[in-house]
Amino acid sequence: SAPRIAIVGATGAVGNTLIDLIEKRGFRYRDIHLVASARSAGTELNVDGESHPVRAVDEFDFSTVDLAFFSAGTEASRQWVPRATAAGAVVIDNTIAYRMDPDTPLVVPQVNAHELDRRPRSGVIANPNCSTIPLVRLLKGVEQRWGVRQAVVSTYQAASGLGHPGIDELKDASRAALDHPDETYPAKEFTPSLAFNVIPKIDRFLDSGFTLEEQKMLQESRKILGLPHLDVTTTCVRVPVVNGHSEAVWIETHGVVDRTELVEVLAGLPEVTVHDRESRHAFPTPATVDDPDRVHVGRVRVNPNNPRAFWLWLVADNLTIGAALNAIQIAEELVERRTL
Ligand code: A2P
Ligand code: 11C
Repeated sequence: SAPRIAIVGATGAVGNTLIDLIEKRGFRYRDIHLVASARSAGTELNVDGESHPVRAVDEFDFSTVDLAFFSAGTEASRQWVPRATAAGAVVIDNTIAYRMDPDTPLVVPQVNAHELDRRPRSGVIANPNCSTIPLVRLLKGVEQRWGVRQAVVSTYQAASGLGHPGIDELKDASRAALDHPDETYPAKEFTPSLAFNVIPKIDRFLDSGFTLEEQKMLQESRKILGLPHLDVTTTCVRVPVVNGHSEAVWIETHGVVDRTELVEVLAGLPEVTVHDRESRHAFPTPATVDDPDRVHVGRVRVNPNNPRAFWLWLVADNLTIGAALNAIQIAEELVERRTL
């Protein structure tokens, strides 16, 4: 029968998107519990036309649910996921806390759904980072047909990667930059200010000189694709876009790539749209793509000097494809497999 579910982080940007997707996809549940920090306790949120109270996580009894979605930040996951699994719930965790744990599958259903055939030893299924998910969905198709030698990626990541506070700060800082151009904006989420700027740093710097976001894209891609030596190197950049991550991707392959076949292979992947046929000038942008449930690809160009390499551009809604939709699709696979 349908699971009893909890959404931890229900008031956040990913939590709100999860609720929208539960309604839109008709995800069936027996009971739903909305959970956040004590700050939100007592507020109400609507799901499927019914009002539900938001509960504080420290007062929530996880033994009352079969499945808990966690999207409340890494610290909250480290603190509360062990309680949820000890109480018997399966957790789908959207933070870095469990992704590289060998007892925890890291799943993108379009790539490695077979990882869900068994209940995970840790009781947790990890949802990857929002810039990793669309990349591996495309790399899988290229790997199967031509073999990937290397991928070089530059990301253009939206403010909503930092949730509601990121969105609010970009809007506020943009207004301040127009209204008070001589004053320094007191940036908190993005430093320096993201207004009319681009910032080549997402998450913290590591000793290697790469950022944690860049390391996540490498390590997570290897684990999801089951290719421990895959060569993926990235520069992750924050751009003043409210929502929707983009990536410029250069892939070197083992086999010779024909552009027509490449477009066919990419367009044949599940829930991928290639913007190629409408006109030479068609390309996806975060502001213009219509369907947030699909990975949008454009600018597919085989290197004229070396047909074992090509460029593409992708746009994927980071709150949907990159977080909430992936989590719901994991849950749908668990229900279908009866592994809850
Ligand atoms: P709250 O709204 O009560 O602060 P976003 O990514 O948009 O900032 O959302 C973060 C989500 O995680 C919110 O639902 C937020 O709840 C929740 N959250 C943040 N920290 C904690 C915590 N320590 N315990 C439980 N929920 C938390
Ligand atoms: C960003 N990718 O755009 C980050 C947000 O590891 O789940 C997601 C962080 C993560 O800021």
